[in-house]
Amino acid sequence: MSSKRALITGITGQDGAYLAQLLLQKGYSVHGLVRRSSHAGVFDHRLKWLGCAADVRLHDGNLLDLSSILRLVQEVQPDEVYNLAAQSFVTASWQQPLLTGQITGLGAVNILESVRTICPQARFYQASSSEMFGLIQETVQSENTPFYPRSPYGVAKLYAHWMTINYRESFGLHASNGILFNHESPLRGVEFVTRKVTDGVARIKLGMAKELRLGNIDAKRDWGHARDYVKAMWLMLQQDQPDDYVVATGRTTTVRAMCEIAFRHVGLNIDDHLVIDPALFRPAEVDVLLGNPAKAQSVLGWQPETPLEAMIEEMVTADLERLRRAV
Ligand code: NAP
Ligand code: G4F
Repeated sequence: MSSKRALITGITGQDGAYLAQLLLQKGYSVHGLVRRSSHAGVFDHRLKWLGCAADVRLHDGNLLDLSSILRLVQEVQPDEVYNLAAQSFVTASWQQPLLTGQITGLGAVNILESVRTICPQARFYQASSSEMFGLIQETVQSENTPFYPRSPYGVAKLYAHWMTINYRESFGLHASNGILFNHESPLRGVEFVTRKVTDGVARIKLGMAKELRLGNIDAKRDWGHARDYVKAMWLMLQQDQPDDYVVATGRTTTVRAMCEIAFRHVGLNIDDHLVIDPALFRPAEVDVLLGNPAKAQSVLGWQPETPLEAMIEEMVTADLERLRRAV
């Protein structure tokens, strides 16, 4: 078992919770950054769901506040730092482009600066995104595909991505970017399309709703499971050399086909309930994403383990249970 210390920003989010669970299983002492909110008592619901809330140490601070990040890194003296905190919802990035730039872009530099200043030997992971490929320049996207972001979120992520490379090249930090394609789970925020669908389908099945309103159902995504993808994050920081890796399944599916899996799982017909709402279309769309995970497979020995069908069924089942418990 390891006696390493890990620091996770974004520990209250989907990936942060799964990563905390994985690192605890590996014997790490796990520390997480939590921003203050008035929602005391619910901020750690994902960690509780995975049964690891009591085993992590949470620290108050904010990625926007360099002083709090400096103090946190000084106190924890981490061996590994995972920067997962972000304003991560693409739609919101058009409504709050400056805040998205500050958290998702500049926020990464606050933690890079803290690591460089206080513990330059620590290994650093940046949560880069397939959203950076945007208007795709190659049918299948790899580490060598040029970027063309299509949202303020994608642009902010690209800044953080290049700053991570810059700190690696300028200061010799062990800093790696994981260019992760969409990954989901029962812990996904309900604003993202998979969870919106599985929660919506569960509500319809239980008689709590009649319709499901969606935007562009022709968009295609390469969807994997968050539980599988956090393993790739950890593997990147175990390599002798830092590097950048695409993490994906190599299969792309339309939003509509993903939706059909959810409806079929509960014996409902999609066409009886799906409503297309033009208000949910985006100012600029990423029409299709399809990743090539060959490098992650050959160098890291990483494999996606959960097929889309199994993941969507797991999410629908979890939403049915959650909703039944709530009534
Ligand atoms: P998520 O569920 O939205 O979690 C985001 C986390 O960031 C939350 O813990 C949130 O805290 C925290 N955060 C936001 N602003 C902060 C601030 N100013 N200071 C401190 N913490 C802050 O996202 P996720 O799906 O787990 O994704 C994790 C990371 O991977 C994100 O950077 C995301 O952009 C990136 N990514 C995700 C995917 C995907 O498909 N899931 C794909 C590629 C890249 P609160 O709980 O307080 O809101
Ligand atoms: O689930 P989404 O909101 O995810 P999106 O925009 O691909 O971003 C996610 O994946 C990125 C990696 O590529 C991450 F970096 C990012 O943080 C986030 O986790 O939307 C997926 C697709 C889009 O094409 C969207 O237009 O679904 C389409 N869609 C159709 N109707 C909808 C809806 N998306 C949402 N959220 N809600 C709808 O009603």
